[in-house]
Amino acid sequence: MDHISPVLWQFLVKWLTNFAVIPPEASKVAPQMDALLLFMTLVSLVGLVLVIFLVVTFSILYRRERHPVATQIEGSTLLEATWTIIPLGLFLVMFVWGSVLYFRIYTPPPNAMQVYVVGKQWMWKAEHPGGQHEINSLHVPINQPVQLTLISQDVFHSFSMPAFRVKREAIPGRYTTVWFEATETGTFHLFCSQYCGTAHSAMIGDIVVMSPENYKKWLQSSTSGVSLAQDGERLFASLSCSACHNGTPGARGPNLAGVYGSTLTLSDGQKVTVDDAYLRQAILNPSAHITQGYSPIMPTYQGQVSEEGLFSLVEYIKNLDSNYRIKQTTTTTELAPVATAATPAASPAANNGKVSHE
Ligand code: HEC
Ligand SMILES: [Cu+2]
Repeated sequence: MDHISPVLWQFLVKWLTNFAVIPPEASKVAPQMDALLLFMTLVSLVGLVLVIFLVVTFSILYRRERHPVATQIEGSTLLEATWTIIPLGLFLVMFVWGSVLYFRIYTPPPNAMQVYVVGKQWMWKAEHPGGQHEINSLHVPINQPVQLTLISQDVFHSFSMPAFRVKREAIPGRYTTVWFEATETGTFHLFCSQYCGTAHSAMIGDIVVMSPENYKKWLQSSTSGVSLAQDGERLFASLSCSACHNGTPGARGPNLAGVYGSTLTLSDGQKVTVDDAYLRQAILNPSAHITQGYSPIMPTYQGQVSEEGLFSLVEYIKNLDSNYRIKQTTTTTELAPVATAATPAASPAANNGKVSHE
């Protein structure tokens, strides 16, 4: 922490974690969060001491025996300005400091590794692009930004990682994101921190931070053999999306290759940037936003695809090449080589969609 003496800071943190006042600081943002929390605690303590001191001193100095007759004091501009401006300044410091941290926590860096998370009563399901699925646990490498895209299948949940000082609500019907970078290997708590029904307190798990080598081994040993994009490709064929979206000149639907991250013009002239959330909405509720130049013929897939399936479709469209093959990306390179090597022909759909890998 560069705000106060590093030695003093380390001593303080050690003491606080030793006595379980705070969880270990295991992410990049954790010391920054703790510094803000410490600042707010100190300001509150100083305020508390000051107020108590004044109350006690004044009760002694101006008690009835010494001051039987009350004196009226007509305000002091200097005094009032002081006790207004100092707290205002302190609160503004907290506000600006807090906002800076807030935007840091909820703005993932572009090189972040992607993990999808579905919350449901009462478990967490994590899906890695390479096709690793886990329940109530999340394996991540150390020193690597990890972005979570969360959704709930039923009620509100909150994915909370106290050791990383990060949490995010999982909301039904809407994607939310959060990111972190673990700085310590080990196993840390994962909680649901939003009351979500009877077994809410059992909706817990482990976050396992591993060295890059161990993480690679874990990826290889836990893959389901089908990457998310391949699973999406299979769904894309079985739901007959490919009947309209196939990139051919006469296709009834727009070409989806390269649509991710692009700006679409809708029939009402509005411009939208295509992200995960937009893709999900486009599949479940196509009539809500019609792409310019196309007629509203796409049927809704509400109730036909699970949240996991939607993640697969999103991952498929994200990785789509112009000839409707799954494009290689840095994330899939890192996560999927074994998945693709192990299953050269996972499904008929995966056959015509070649997945290149090094
Ligand atoms: C009957 C033909 C048809 C089918 C089947 C179909 N779509 Fe579409 N789709 C369209 C048309 C036409 C549009 C453009 C108009 C609109 O926005 O609704 C569209 C738009 C989209 C968009 C918005 C992006 C863009 O470029 O406009 C996405 C994403 C999409 N479809 C995905 C899918 C997926 C995934 C499936 C299968 C689950 C699917 N579609 C099935 C015809 C179809
Ligand atoms: Cu929950």
